[in-house]
Amino acid sequence: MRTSIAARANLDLIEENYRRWRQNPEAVDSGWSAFFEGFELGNLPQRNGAAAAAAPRVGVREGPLQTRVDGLVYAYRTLGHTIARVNPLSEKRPENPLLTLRELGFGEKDLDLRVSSKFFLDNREMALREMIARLEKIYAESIGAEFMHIQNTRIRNWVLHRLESRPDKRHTPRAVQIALLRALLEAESFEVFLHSRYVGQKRFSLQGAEALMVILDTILHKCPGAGVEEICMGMSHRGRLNVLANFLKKSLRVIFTEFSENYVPDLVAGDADVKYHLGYRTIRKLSSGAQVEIRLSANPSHLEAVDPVVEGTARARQRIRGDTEHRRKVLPLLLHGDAAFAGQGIVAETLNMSQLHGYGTGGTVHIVVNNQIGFTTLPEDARSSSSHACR
Ligand SMILES: Cc1ncc(C[n+]2csc(CCOP(=O)(O)OP(=O)(O)O)c2C)c(N)n1
Repeated sequence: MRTSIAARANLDLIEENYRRWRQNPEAVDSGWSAFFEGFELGNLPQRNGAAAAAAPRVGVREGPLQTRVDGLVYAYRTLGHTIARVNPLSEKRPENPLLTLRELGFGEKDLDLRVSSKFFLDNREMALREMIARLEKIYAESIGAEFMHIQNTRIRNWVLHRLESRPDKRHTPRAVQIALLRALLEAESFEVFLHSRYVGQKRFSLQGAEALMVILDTILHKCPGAGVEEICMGMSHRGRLNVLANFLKKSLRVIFTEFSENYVPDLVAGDADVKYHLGYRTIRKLSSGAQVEIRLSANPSHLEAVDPVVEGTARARQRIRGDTEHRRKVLPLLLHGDAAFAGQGIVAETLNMSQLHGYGTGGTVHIVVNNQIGFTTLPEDARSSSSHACR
């Protein structure tokens, strides 16, 4: 029988490692690190919002000021994403009772206290009010990051560092701002044109999620610097024509011809949605002079069925490009719908194969386009995920 290390006999050892971990989380090995993180997490008042609301008011943090300040930092890193403003359709910001001043062991009168934490911004001293504002800005604005469950300390710390070292006011060069605005406008104009030109035709518009084009453009421009020469991508119907037109630069003339009702596609497979099933290949020439090949796989109506096809294509392309060791030259990129991603078992099957010797592709970028509807089904009727907690 395995005996637990968390026993009285090991108290000195545990305390010594805990002391070292609190000074520097990387000073102990990853097993200890995970153990102490679990310990701290378990020490948070309540993990679950509903349980916290129902529980008697025992959640107020007690203990020395420094412990509460460190706990505050930890709580935002762990739970900040649950109150991030990521839902543009919701007027109200989500709330989490675990992230209130009171639950974290503070009162209004404490807000002007000068505090610091060796876990946050190099122990910089600031008013408690400012520390909370900074944590809110990093973890609970329009980007939410759920990452504290990552067991590999090096990876977790990398994410943490990237999030916390974002400058207060990010400076995006004017030329980049204009390029991104152009990407948004092109996406919007494309949909508006289709809507007015092909009235009544079934469309899978990208409207409301045009930011996808900005993300794709940003990924594309990062490719040369990361050694990526080719993108193998797959996606369903939503926004596909827009992606073909504005990302793969397929000729608008051809797209509109295919869209027109007069167009009779291959009669064997042809149906009204055929224009949404076609694949395409292109080479994008960037302003830097670099080139990136992009392949969009053809896909059937069966949502997410294209995922393993893209992984297989990417792996084959890696072999063709002689990149079977690092698998950096070919990037698999999968776009999913929110309902399909949660609902289709093939998503889990594909993820499950990602680390297998015979199937790995060195990592895939997944983007879930969350328009908060799955045909006519609302998220609360379609999935049991923690997005419920955020409504
Ligand atoms: C395997 C499969 N099941 C059901 C359908 C029918 N269907 C077509 S679109 C759709 C909803 C998809 O919702 P979501 O993934 O959120 O994408 P959205 O169209 O909202 O962007 C469904 C269920 C399908 N095409 N394939």
